[in-house]
Amino acid sequence: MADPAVKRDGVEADELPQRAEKKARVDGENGGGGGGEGEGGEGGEAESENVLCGFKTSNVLNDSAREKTMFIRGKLADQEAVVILEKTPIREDTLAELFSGSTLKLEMKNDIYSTYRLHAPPHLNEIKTTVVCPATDKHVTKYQRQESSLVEETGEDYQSITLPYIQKQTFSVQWVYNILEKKAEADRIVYEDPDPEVGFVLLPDFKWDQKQVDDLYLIAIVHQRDIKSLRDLTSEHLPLLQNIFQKGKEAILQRYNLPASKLRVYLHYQPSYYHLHVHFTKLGYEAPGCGVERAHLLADVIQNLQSDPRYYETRTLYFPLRANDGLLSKFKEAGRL
Ligand code: M7G
Repeated sequence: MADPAVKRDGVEADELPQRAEKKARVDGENGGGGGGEGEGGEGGEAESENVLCGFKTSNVLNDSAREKTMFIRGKLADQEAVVILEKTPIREDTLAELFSGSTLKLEMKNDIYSTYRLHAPPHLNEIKTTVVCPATDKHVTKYQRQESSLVEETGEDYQSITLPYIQKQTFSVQWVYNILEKKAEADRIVYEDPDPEVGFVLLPDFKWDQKQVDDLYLIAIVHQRDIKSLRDLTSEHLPLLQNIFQKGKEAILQRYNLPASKLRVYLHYQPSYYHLHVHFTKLGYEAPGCGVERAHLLADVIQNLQSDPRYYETRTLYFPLRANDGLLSKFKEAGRL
Protein backbone atom coordinates (compact mmCIF):
# COMPACT_ATOMS: atom_id res chain seq x y z
CA MET A 1 0.00 0.00 0.00
CA ALA A 2 1.16 3.53 -0.63
CA ASP A 3 2.40 5.56 2.33
CA PRO A 4 -0.88 6.58 3.90
CA ALA A 5 0.33 9.73 5.61
CA VAL A 6 -1.29 12.77 4.04
CA LYS A 7 -0.24 15.47 6.43
CA ARG A 8 0.85 18.92 5.29
CA ASP A 9 4.13 19.58 6.97
CA GLY A 10 7.65 20.47 5.99
CA VAL A 11 8.73 23.94 6.95
CA GLU A 12 11.99 25.52 5.97
CA ALA A 13 14.05 26.03 9.11
CA ASP A 14 14.93 29.63 8.38
CA GLU A 15 11.35 30.78 7.98
CA LEU A 16 10.04 29.52 11.27
CA PRO A 17 10.83 32.62 13.35
CA GLN A 18 8.65 34.57 10.91
CA ARG A 19 5.94 31.99 11.42
CA ALA A 20 5.98 32.90 15.09
CA GLU A 21 5.11 36.41 13.97
CA LYS A 22 2.05 34.97 12.23
CA LYS A 23 3.54 34.99 8.75
CA ALA A 24 2.90 31.38 7.93
CA ARG A 25 3.96 29.98 4.60
CA VAL A 26 4.41 26.32 3.81
CA ASP A 27 7.15 25.53 1.33
CA GLY A 28 6.56 21.84 0.88
CA GLU A 29 4.84 18.78 2.09
CA ASN A 30 6.02 15.55 3.44
CA GLY A 31 4.45 12.25 4.09
CA GLY A 32 6.85 11.62 6.94
CA GLY A 33 6.01 7.96 7.31
CA GLY A 34 4.15 8.87 10.48
CA GLY A 35 0.93 7.18 9.50
CA GLY A 36 1.81 3.53 9.72
CA GLU A 37 3.52 2.05 12.70
CA GLY A 38 6.27 -0.22 11.57
CA GLU A 39 6.75 1.67 8.34
CA GLY A 40 9.85 3.65 7.60
CA GLY A 41 10.57 5.84 4.64
CA GLU A 42 10.09 9.50 3.88
CA GLY A 43 7.50 11.26 1.81
CA GLY A 44 8.42 14.73 0.61
CA GLU A 45 6.22 14.80 -2.53
CA ALA A 46 4.64 18.10 -3.45
CA GLU A 47 1.24 16.48 -3.60
CA SER A 48 0.25 13.09 -2.21
CA GLU A 49 -1.91 10.69 -4.13
CA ASN A 50 -5.31 10.48 -2.52
CA VAL A 51 -4.90 7.26 -0.57
CA LEU A 52 -8.26 7.93 1.04
CA CYS A 53 -10.38 7.75 -2.11
CA GLY A 54 -10.98 4.03 -1.48
CA PHE A 55 -11.52 4.39 2.28
CA LYS A 56 -14.62 2.52 3.42
CA THR A 57 -16.07 3.81 6.68
CA SER A 58 -17.07 1.18 9.26
CA ASN A 59 -18.03 3.48 12.13
CA VAL A 60 -17.29 6.77 13.83
CA LEU A 61 -15.21 6.13 16.95
CA ASN A 62 -15.46 9.62 18.37
CA ASP A 63 -16.31 13.14 17.29
CA SER A 64 -16.59 16.59 18.75
CA ALA A 65 -18.50 19.49 17.27
CA ARG A 66 -16.59 21.82 19.57
CA GLU A 67 -13.14 20.50 18.67
CA LYS A 68 -14.21 20.01 15.07
CA THR A 69 -12.69 16.56 14.99
CA MET A 70 -13.85 13.13 13.93
CA PHE A 71 -12.15 9.75 14.48
CA ILE A 72 -13.28 7.19 11.92
CA ARG A 73 -12.66 3.49 11.72
CA GLY A 74 -12.73 1.83 8.32
CA LYS A 75 -10.92 -0.19 5.68
CA LEU A 76 -8.20 0.90 3.30
CA ALA A 77 -7.49 -1.75 0.68
CA ASP A 78 -8.77 -4.46 3.04
CA GLN A 79 -6.63 -3.26 5.93
CA GLU A 80 -8.07 -1.87 9.16
CA ALA A 81 -7.49 1.88 9.33
CA VAL A 82 -8.26 4.82 11.56
CA VAL A 83 -8.61 8.25 10.00
CA ILE A 84 -8.58 11.40 12.12
CA LEU A 85 -10.06 14.56 10.61
CA GLU A 86 -9.57 17.93 12.26
CA LYS A 87 -10.58 21.35 10.95
CA THR A 88 -7.60 23.67 11.27
CA PRO A 89 -7.65 27.02 13.11
CA ILE A 90 -8.24 30.30 11.29
CA ARG A 91 -4.95 32.17 10.92
CA GLU A 92 -4.61 35.89 11.28
CA ASP A 93 -2.17 36.08 8.39
CA THR A 94 -4.77 34.70 5.98
CA LEU A 95 -7.61 37.06 6.95
CA ALA A 96 -7.16 39.54 4.11
CA GLU A 97 -7.31 36.74 1.55
CA LEU A 98 -10.19 35.07 3.38
CA PHE A 99 -12.29 38.23 3.25
CA SER A 100 -11.47 39.20 -0.30
CA GLY A 101 -11.34 35.76 -1.92
CA SER A 102 -14.43 34.04 -0.48
CA THR A 103 -18.08 33.98 -1.47
CA LEU A 104 -20.73 34.77 1.13
CA LYS A 105 -24.21 33.25 1.42
CA LEU A 106 -26.63 35.15 3.60
CA GLU A 107 -28.47 33.00 6.14
CA MET A 108 -30.43 35.62 8.00
CA LYS A 109 -30.53 39.32 8.72
CA ASN A 110 -32.23 40.92 11.70
CA ASP A 111 -31.65 44.52 12.74
CA ILE A 112 -27.89 44.90 13.24
CA TYR A 113 -27.30 41.10 13.17
CA SER A 114 -26.61 38.95 10.13
CA THR A 115 -25.19 35.44 9.72
CA TYR A 116 -23.55 34.01 6.61
CA ARG A 117 -21.97 30.89 5.28
CA LEU A 118 -18.54 31.82 4.01
CA HIS A 119 -17.11 29.66 1.23
CA ALA A 120 -13.36 30.08 1.53
CA PRO A 121 -10.79 29.34 -1.17
CA PRO A 122 -9.87 25.62 -0.79
CA HIS A 123 -6.32 26.27 0.47
CA LEU A 124 -7.76 28.28 3.38
CA ASN A 125 -10.20 25.55 4.27
CA GLU A 126 -8.02 22.54 5.02
CA ILE A 127 -8.72 19.53 7.16
CA LYS A 128 -5.70 18.08 8.95
CA THR A 129 -5.85 14.38 8.26
CA THR A 130 -3.99 11.61 10.07
CA VAL A 131 -4.13 8.04 8.82
CA VAL A 132 -3.14 4.99 10.88
CA CYS A 133 -2.93 1.96 8.62
CA PRO A 134 -2.81 -0.89 9.34
CA ALA A 135 -4.48 0.00 12.64
CA THR A 136 -4.48 -2.51 15.49
CA ASP A 137 -7.34 -3.15 17.94
CA LYS A 138 -5.37 -1.05 20.39
CA HIS A 139 -5.57 1.95 18.06
CA VAL A 140 -9.31 1.50 17.74
CA THR A 141 -9.55 1.34 21.54
CA LYS A 142 -7.34 4.42 21.93
CA TYR A 143 -9.49 6.59 19.70
CA GLN A 144 -12.90 5.29 20.77
CA ARG A 145 -15.06 7.49 22.98
CA GLN A 146 -14.95 5.87 26.42
CA GLU A 147 -15.58 6.58 30.07
CA SER A 148 -12.41 6.65 32.16
CA SER A 149 -11.67 5.49 35.71
CA LEU A 150 -8.90 6.79 37.91
CA VAL A 151 -6.47 4.06 38.91
CA GLU A 152 -4.17 4.11 41.93
CA GLU A 153 -0.91 2.31 41.19
CA THR A 154 1.56 1.61 43.98
CA GLY A 155 5.16 0.72 43.21
CA GLU A 156 4.21 -2.93 43.84
CA ASP A 157 1.17 -2.70 41.56
CA TYR A 158 3.49 -1.48 38.86
CA GLN A 159 5.75 -4.53 39.25
CA SER A 160 2.96 -7.09 39.54
CA ILE A 161 0.20 -5.69 37.28
CA THR A 162 1.35 -2.92 34.96
CA LEU A 163 4.84 -4.08 33.99
CA PRO A 164 3.83 -7.61 32.93
CA TYR A 165 0.94 -6.10 30.96
CA ILE A 166 2.97 -3.46 29.11
CA GLN A 167 5.70 -5.98 28.33
CA LYS A 168 3.15 -7.85 26.21
CA GLN A 169 0.55 -5.33 25.20
CA THR A 170 1.97 -2.05 24.00
CA PHE A 171 1.89 -0.11 20.75
CA SER A 172 4.88 -0.66 18.52
CA VAL A 173 7.50 2.07 18.91
CA GLN A 174 8.85 1.49 15.42
CA TRP A 175 7.84 5.05 14.49
CA VAL A 176 10.11 6.27 17.33
CA TYR A 177 13.07 4.22 16.06
CA ASN A 178 12.41 5.55 12.54
CA ILE A 179 12.77 9.08 13.89
CA LEU A 180 15.93 8.30 15.90
CA GLU A 181 17.47 6.55 12.88
CA LYS A 182 16.40 9.33 10.44
CA LYS A 183 14.28 6.90 8.46
CA ALA A 184 11.21 9.09 8.89
CA GLU A 185 10.48 12.73 9.63
CA ALA A 186 14.19 13.63 9.41
CA ASP A 187 13.38 16.93 7.70
CA ARG A 188 11.07 17.88 10.58
CA ILE A 189 13.72 17.69 13.30
CA VAL A 190 13.95 20.99 15.15
CA TYR A 191 16.93 20.08 17.32
CA GLU A 192 19.06 17.04 18.07
CA ASP A 193 21.59 16.25 20.72
CA PRO A 194 23.16 13.02 19.42
CA ASP A 195 24.75 11.97 22.72
CA PRO A 196 23.72 8.33 23.41
CA GLU A 197 23.29 8.95 27.16
CA VAL A 198 21.77 12.43 27.48
CA GLY A 199 20.81 13.08 23.85
CA PHE A 200 17.38 13.40 22.26
CA VAL A 201 15.54 14.44 19.11
CA LEU A 202 13.07 17.34 19.28
CA LEU A 203 10.45 17.50 16.55
CA PRO A 204 6.83 18.51 15.95
CA ASP A 205 4.29 16.12 17.35
CA PHE A 206 2.12 14.78 14.55
CA LYS A 207 -0.89 16.39 16.19
CA TRP A 208 0.53 19.85 15.33
CA ASP A 209 0.18 21.18 11.80
CA GLN A 210 2.86 23.83 12.47
CA LYS A 211 0.75 26.54 10.92
CA GLN A 212 0.50 28.66 14.09
CA VAL A 213 2.35 28.74 17.40
CA ASP A 214 -0.91 29.01 19.38
CA ASP A 215 -1.15 25.23 19.48
CA LEU A 216 2.59 24.50 19.39
CA TYR A 217 3.28 20.85 20.20
CA LEU A 218 6.70 19.21 20.01
CA ILE A 219 8.07 16.02 21.47
CA ALA A 220 11.57 15.24 22.67
CA ILE A 221 12.43 11.58 22.12
CA VAL A 222 15.43 10.24 24.04
CA HIS A 223 18.19 8.28 22.32
CA GLN A 224 18.37 5.77 25.17
CA ARG A 225 16.09 2.87 24.32
CA ASP A 226 15.57 1.19 27.65
CA ILE A 227 13.57 3.83 29.55
CA LYS A 228 9.93 2.94 29.23
CA SER A 229 8.25 5.68 31.21
CA LEU A 230 8.28 7.94 34.25
CA ARG A 231 8.32 4.81 36.45
CA ASP A 232 11.81 3.88 35.24
CA LEU A 233 13.31 7.26 36.11
CA THR A 234 15.82 7.53 38.94
CA SER A 235 18.34 10.19 39.92
CA GLU A 236 20.70 8.57 37.39
CA HIS A 237 18.55 10.11 34.69
CA LEU A 238 18.78 13.67 36.03
CA PRO A 239 21.47 14.73 33.52
CA LEU A 240 19.26 13.44 30.69
CA LEU A 241 16.13 15.20 31.98
CA GLN A 242 17.96 18.45 32.68
CA ASN A 243 19.51 18.35 29.23
CA ILE A 244 16.11 17.90 27.55
CA PHE A 245 14.59 20.67 29.65
CA GLN A 246 17.39 23.16 28.99
CA LYS A 247 18.15 22.47 25.34
CA GLY A 248 14.53 21.87 24.39
CA LYS A 249 13.54 25.28 25.76
CA GLU A 250 16.50 26.97 24.02
CA ALA A 251 15.68 25.34 20.68
CA ILE A 252 12.03 26.41 20.91
CA LEU A 253 13.01 29.97 21.76
CA GLN A 254 15.35 30.09 18.81
CA ARG A 255 13.02 28.48 16.31
CA TYR A 256 9.60 29.75 17.36
CA ASN A 257 10.49 32.83 19.38
CA LEU A 258 8.59 31.40 22.35
CA PRO A 259 10.22 31.82 25.79
CA ALA A 260 10.26 29.09 28.43
CA SER A 261 7.64 30.99 30.44
CA LYS A 262 5.13 30.22 27.67
CA LEU A 263 5.72 26.48 27.63
CA ARG A 264 4.15 23.48 29.36
CA VAL A 265 6.78 20.75 29.47
CA TYR A 266 5.60 17.37 30.76
CA LEU A 267 5.55 13.59 30.60
CA HIS A 268 2.48 11.40 30.43
CA TYR A 269 1.83 8.60 32.84
CA GLN A 270 0.64 6.24 31.49
CA PRO A 271 2.02 7.06 28.06
CA SER A 272 0.72 5.35 24.93
CA TYR A 273 4.25 4.64 23.70
CA TYR A 274 6.73 3.15 26.17
CA HIS A 275 9.90 4.86 24.98
CA LEU A 276 10.70 7.90 27.08
CA HIS A 277 9.59 11.17 25.51
CA VAL A 278 8.71 14.63 26.79
CA HIS A 279 5.85 16.82 25.56
CA PHE A 280 6.45 20.54 24.88
CA THR A 281 3.21 22.47 24.33
CA LYS A 282 2.27 26.12 24.40
CA LEU A 283 0.96 27.20 27.78
CA GLY A 284 -2.75 27.88 27.45
CA TYR A 285 -3.25 25.35 24.68
CA GLU A 286 -5.46 22.59 26.09
CA ALA A 287 -3.62 19.72 24.45
CA PRO A 288 -5.24 16.29 24.87
CA GLY A 289 -3.73 14.65 27.97
CA CYS A 290 -2.48 17.85 29.64
CA GLY A 291 -4.78 17.41 32.66
CA VAL A 292 -3.41 16.84 36.17
CA GLU A 293 -4.38 13.17 36.13
CA ARG A 294 -2.01 12.37 33.28
CA ALA A 295 0.60 15.11 32.86
CA HIS A 296 3.67 15.38 35.10
CA LEU A 297 5.62 18.62 34.72
CA LEU A 298 9.24 17.91 33.85
CA ALA A 299 10.33 20.58 36.36
CA ASP A 300 8.51 18.66 39.14
CA VAL A 301 9.91 15.33 37.97
CA ILE A 302 13.44 16.74 38.20
CA GLN A 303 12.86 18.16 41.68
CA ASN A 304 11.23 14.97 42.94
CA LEU A 305 14.20 12.91 41.78
CA GLN A 306 16.60 15.40 43.35
CA SER A 307 14.93 14.98 46.74
CA ASP A 308 14.39 11.22 46.41
CA PRO A 309 16.42 9.24 43.86
CA ARG A 310 13.80 6.44 43.88
CA TYR A 311 10.74 8.69 43.93
CA TYR A 312 9.05 7.26 40.83
CA GLU A 313 9.96 3.67 41.66
CA THR A 314 8.17 3.81 44.99
CA ARG A 315 5.40 6.43 44.86
CA THR A 316 1.75 5.70 44.26
CA LEU A 317 0.84 7.21 40.91
CA TYR A 318 -2.70 8.02 39.75
CA PHE A 319 -3.87 7.95 36.15
CA PRO A 320 -7.05 7.49 34.16
CA LEU A 321 -7.72 4.33 32.17
CA ARG A 322 -10.46 4.03 29.60
CA ALA A 323 -13.23 1.47 30.10
CA ASN A 324 -11.97 -0.76 27.30
CA ASP A 325 -8.30 -0.61 28.26
CA GLY A 326 -6.91 -4.08 28.98
CA LEU A 327 -4.83 -2.67 31.83
CA LEU A 328 -8.01 -1.61 33.60
CA SER A 329 -9.23 -5.23 33.50
CA LYS A 330 -5.93 -6.32 35.05
CA PHE A 331 -6.37 -3.85 37.91
CA LYS A 332 -9.94 -5.12 38.42
CA GLU A 333 -8.83 -8.76 38.34
CA ALA A 334 -6.23 -7.96 41.00
CA GLY A 335 -8.93 -6.38 43.16
CA ARG A 336 -7.33 -2.99 42.93
CA LEU A 337 -10.45 -1.23 41.63
P1 M7G B 1 2.12 9.47 24.62
O1 M7G B 1 2.17 10.18 25.92
O2 M7G B 1 2.89 8.19 24.53
O3 M7G B 1 0.67 9.12 24.19
O4 M7G B 1 2.65 10.50 23.55
P2 M7G B 1 -0.58 9.89 23.66
O5 M7G B 1 -0.57 9.67 22.15
O6 M7G B 1 -1.73 9.13 24.28
O7 M7G B 1 -0.48 11.31 24.07
C1 M7G B 1 3.09 10.16 22.29
C2 M7G B 1 3.09 11.42 21.44
O8 M7G B 1 3.67 11.11 20.20
C3 M7G B 1 1.66 11.92 21.17
O9 M7G B 1 1.59 13.29 21.47
C4 M7G B 1 1.46 11.61 19.69
O10 M7G B 1 0.62 12.56 19.05
C5 M7G B 1 2.86 11.63 19.14
N1 M7G B 1 3.06 10.75 17.98
C6 M7G B 1 2.55 9.51 17.83
N2 M7G B 1 2.98 9.01 16.63
C7 M7G B 1 2.64 7.66 16.13
C8 M7G B 1 3.77 9.92 16.03
C9 M7G B 1 4.51 9.95 14.79
O11 M7G B 1 4.53 9.03 13.98
N3 M7G B 1 5.22 11.09 14.58
C10 M7G B 1 5.21 12.16 15.43
N4 M7G B 1 5.92 13.22 15.11
N5 M7G B 1 4.52 12.15 16.60
C11 M7G B 1 3.82 11.05 16.89
